[in-house]
Amino acid sequence: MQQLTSVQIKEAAQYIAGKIAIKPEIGLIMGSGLGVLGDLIEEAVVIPYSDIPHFPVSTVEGHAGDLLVGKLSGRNVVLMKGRFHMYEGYGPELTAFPVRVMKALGASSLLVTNAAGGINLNFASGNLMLISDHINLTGKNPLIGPNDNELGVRFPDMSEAYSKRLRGIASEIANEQGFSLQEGVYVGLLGPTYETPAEIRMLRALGADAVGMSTVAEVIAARHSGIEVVGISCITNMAAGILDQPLSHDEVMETAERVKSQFLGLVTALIAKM
Ligand code: R1P
Repeated sequence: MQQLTSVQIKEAAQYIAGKIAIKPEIGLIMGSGLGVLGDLIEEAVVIPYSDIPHFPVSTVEGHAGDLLVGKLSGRNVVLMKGRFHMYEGYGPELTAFPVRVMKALGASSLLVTNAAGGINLNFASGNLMLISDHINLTGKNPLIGPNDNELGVRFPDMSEAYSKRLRGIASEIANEQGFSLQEGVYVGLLGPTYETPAEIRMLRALGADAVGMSTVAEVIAARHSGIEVVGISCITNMAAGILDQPLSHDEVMETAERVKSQFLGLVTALIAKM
């Protein structure tokens, strides 16, 4: 596999830096139907992915395909309104490329969000879940290939992939705001098929609480880069075999829309304290 080089990262970052007047400190990656956070950014500079050197483009509904830079909750942020998934045909190093670019722009922490299926039987559609850890079952890793020591070490530690400090802050905010934030393990699969009921039973036995087709490659690249990570899953549906109904991306989008105000309340408060 061809690693994207630090030259390509710098070219993308330089292009973006030339369009903005601030230095982003926090990166935000928005999951399916969750890009609405971008509407709250003040003095937003909107850069279509198609304009950024070496950037892929978004092909999935609910992923707009714009990079937004501006102020949110008093912080300088860079927000991905739409992310890249490996099932779109992009390699793991390309799905994680924007994280590298965020780091090159100055980001030292990352809030990653996603729409996920609930595996834990105590969850319900519409719950928000703080990601405590992940299981990478994609069979892929963005760090395959020669290691660039400028970016990070060959064998990154993943024992606290999702920052304890930031998780504590997120839990406190949910308490203050009076809702129960679920917490659990996100398992990342390749997709694009939703899982079978047998696969969901297996994933539950493995210790997963929620399942999706993103996030793990981004978080691996972030940790490799020394970025502090916090993750929130929106449980947009219960996973296959739990309820007697088929799964659809329409339902994912509808639920994301339904929980919008609780999601925005949590993440805007969290960003202020990151
Ligand atoms: C399936 O409905 C899509 O929603 C989730 C899955 O990963 C998949 O892409 O999207 P995000 O993980 O990008 O939120």
